[in-house]
Amino acid sequence: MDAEIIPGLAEAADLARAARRVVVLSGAGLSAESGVPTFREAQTGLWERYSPEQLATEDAFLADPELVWSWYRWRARLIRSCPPNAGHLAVAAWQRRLAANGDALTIATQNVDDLHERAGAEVLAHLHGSLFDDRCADCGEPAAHDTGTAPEGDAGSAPDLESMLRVAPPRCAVCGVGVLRPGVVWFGEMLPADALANTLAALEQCDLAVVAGTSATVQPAASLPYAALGAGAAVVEVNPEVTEFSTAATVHLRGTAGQVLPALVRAYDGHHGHHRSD
Ligand code: BV8
Ligand code: ZN
Repeated sequence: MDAEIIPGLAEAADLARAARRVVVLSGAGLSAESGVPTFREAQTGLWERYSPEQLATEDAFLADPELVWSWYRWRARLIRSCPPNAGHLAVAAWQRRLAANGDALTIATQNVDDLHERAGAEVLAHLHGSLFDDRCADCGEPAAHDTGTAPEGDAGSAPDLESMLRVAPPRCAVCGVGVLRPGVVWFGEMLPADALANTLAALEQCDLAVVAGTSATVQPAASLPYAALGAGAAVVEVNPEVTEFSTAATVHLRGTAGQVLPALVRAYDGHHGHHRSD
């Protein structure tokens, strides 16, 4: 479907043209077109017998560290083989445009992947952490080496199931006592205080928030768009489905991030006399 005929796009384009302080709140749906399974879809193949909430908890890690560590290694390998998509690239381009005009686009993501950064964007907050930021479960020290690197053999090849299910987390090289854990926020764990506070501050000062690719089901991230509405800003939701947040959105654009976000940047460019150099 040509983005231009998505209902509401003209109104969203007007908002994009006028916005000077934009906040992009992204979820798993933004990375879907890069081949990264959304959280609901991550339970495919060998992981389908586990619910995400089951694996993404400290209890699960304490109960079976090899299983949970392997799940996160598998996701890190997968993401290493996925490129940023047109949605990520559009957000990065829009961020550069606004900065060139002395304005600002701020990104706060629920995604634990690094696709925004690989698209050339600066991310203010990884609200739920990152797959490439392992630390010691005991002393909290960051992992000495990047454990995100794919184990032997190239990232693409499908590992044999059982060996994938049984990789033990390495011992911490700093305290020698604890083992490494993924640098993500598990269910029941607090979000990084600075990430949350910085995101709220940006939302309270923005004139447009764009909520892309989230089902708005996980708290407290799902409540963040209301901070922008509460501050009088417009909120554009980009999602092929209706979500918990859709009725509250100023404009709901029923399309994919890869379709809609480039159209919003084109609208901004059109107004600001930018020719599509990149
Ligand atoms: C906490 C890191 C407590 C790990 C993640 C209030 C009410 C009810 C429950 C709670 C509550 N408050 C807290 C809770 C509990 C819980 C929670 O919200 N549970 C939910 C399930 C009900 N929250 C927590 O536990 C949080 N911590 O509350 O601590 C506390 C308080 C005080 C003191 C101490 C402790 C921590 C939550 C963070 C958990 N970690 N990730 C990992 O990744 O392994 S959450 C993880 O799942 C992701 O980060 C993301 O946040 C979430 C998935 O959601 P989405 O990104 O939205 O993805 P989803 O698959 O759901 O949807 C995809 C969407 O994209 C869909 O709408 C689809 O239509 C759309 N889409 C698809 N394709 C495209 C697209 N859109 C655009 N383009 C496309 N191409
Ligand atoms: Zn340690």
